[in-house]
Amino acid sequence: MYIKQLQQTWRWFGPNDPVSLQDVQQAGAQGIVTALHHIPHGEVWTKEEIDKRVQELKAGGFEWSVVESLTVHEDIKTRSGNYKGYIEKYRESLKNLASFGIRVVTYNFMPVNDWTRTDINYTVRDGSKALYFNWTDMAVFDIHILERQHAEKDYTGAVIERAKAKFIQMSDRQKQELVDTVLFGIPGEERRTTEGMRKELEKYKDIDRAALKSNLAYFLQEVTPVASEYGIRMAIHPDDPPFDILGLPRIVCNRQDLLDIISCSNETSNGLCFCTGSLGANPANNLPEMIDEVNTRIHFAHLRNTVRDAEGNFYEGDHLEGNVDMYKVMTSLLNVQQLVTHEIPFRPDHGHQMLDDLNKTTNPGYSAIGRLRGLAELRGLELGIVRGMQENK
Ligand code: DNO
Repeated sequence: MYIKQLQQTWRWFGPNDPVSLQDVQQAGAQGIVTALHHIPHGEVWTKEEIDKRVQELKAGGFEWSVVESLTVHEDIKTRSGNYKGYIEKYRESLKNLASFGIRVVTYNFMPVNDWTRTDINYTVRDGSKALYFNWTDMAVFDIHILERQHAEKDYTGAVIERAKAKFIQMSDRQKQELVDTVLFGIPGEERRTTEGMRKELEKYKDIDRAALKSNLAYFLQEVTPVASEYGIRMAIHPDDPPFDILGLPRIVCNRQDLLDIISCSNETSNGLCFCTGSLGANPANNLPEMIDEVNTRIHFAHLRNTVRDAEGNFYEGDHLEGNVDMYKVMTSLLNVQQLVTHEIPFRPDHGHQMLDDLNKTTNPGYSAIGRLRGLAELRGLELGIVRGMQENK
């Protein structure tokens, strides 16, 4: 029996990415995940701009498999200001992307900040560097640097004490490093400032979980029919980390959240980016079971591991090592792939900075060699499972 494989992809940040498309070829990827990072959030991706990227990829021997991300403007998330105009622009961008045959579009609905870490140079046992999230450092930033009102109520007594002691001992440089890390965002996109963040947080003061969920539902009802019409599969990325931070509600964190999102709109274009790194940081999430449940609504997968400790801090493990059972995840994903006619892409999400890359300037999480290792391991795992499935049938 013929078993279909997933599409093996790689995230590329565009012509300024220190990793070239030739490097990506050598890593063995089959398709590219990219975005027009230079276009301000919310503005239309015109056919001209999309075409330029398509041509760049073509010259490097690739197709544009997945958009990550077509960012949702804050006005849409808060359903205020010009949200209707931004939804119209979003639809326009989807149509333009579809005219180039691009079929998968990733986005997220994280308020204010995208993914958040407190250390991007965390040295692990083998000397490579990983991304790390630590609650004490988060509290240092939140309580003592951002000085958010009533921030203390979001942390345990022990964390508050440790944060206080740590902050007193930190040099100005260390404080700045922490700010830069927490506010890092996406390479090539606008950097936030502490002041800017205070202003953005203010906009959410009356938006709780239920309100944010309803804003997401509204967005999906407005956009997914157009996505379906144009053959685009939308894939919402989970919140990373999958917990409320900075007093903001985060609504893409667990099984129930995913089921709620799916039920917002029955269009099959209303789908998920199943990120095992984000979802895996929450010990309550049983990832293989979640995949079985949300099933064919998975339109894209990010495969990565996390190593958690008892306090909920975590660093990113090697792709096959950590709390995520990658064998079971891959098996479940392959089962889903057998049910649909389109290809489901995955990419090795993040990777440690290692070997020669330790001496280079790399995009945090997106150096070449760590991801090359991740992709190699994941491809091997996939092939092994596929052959097993074929031979047992
Ligand atoms: C981090 C990424 C996220 C992701 C966006 C999707 O490395 O996984 O930034 O691209 O959240 O919208």
